[in-house]
Amino acid sequence: MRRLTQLFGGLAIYLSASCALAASVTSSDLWLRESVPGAENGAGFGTLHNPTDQDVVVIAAASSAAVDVELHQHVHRDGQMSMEHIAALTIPAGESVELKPGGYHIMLMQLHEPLQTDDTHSLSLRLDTGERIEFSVKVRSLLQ
Ligand SMILES: [Cu+2]
Repeated sequence: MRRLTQLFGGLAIYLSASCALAASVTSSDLWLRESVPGAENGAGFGTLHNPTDQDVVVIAAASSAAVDVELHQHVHRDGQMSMEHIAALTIPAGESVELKPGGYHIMLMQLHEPLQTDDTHSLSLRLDTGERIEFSVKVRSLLQ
């Protein structure tokens, strides 16, 4: 019986170790929008998927393309469209959240240089658990 307990104990450790290696957020279609001339800031879009069985909370982001990166949301207020900085973006267990023009998006503040079509930049998301997930993101023209 003791041997059986040891066996299951070992298995549990193995399983939790392998889970820790899998990213809590995945995406296959993240992209950055090509800059219009003179634009100081940029934006990123795409679908963030949570393949785990627990909610995931994104609390920060960073990119090689900009000084600072914020999570934003478009809001309609008094007939005006504006953007709002959000402190956290929750992706429910097993579900996806779409970042798109006019909705949630990743805002690149103070671009180092204009975003040019086909350039690739890093984008990392930080979760409230401390986990950091790295993506490689391509710049696309809005006209494509
Ligand atoms: Cu924004």
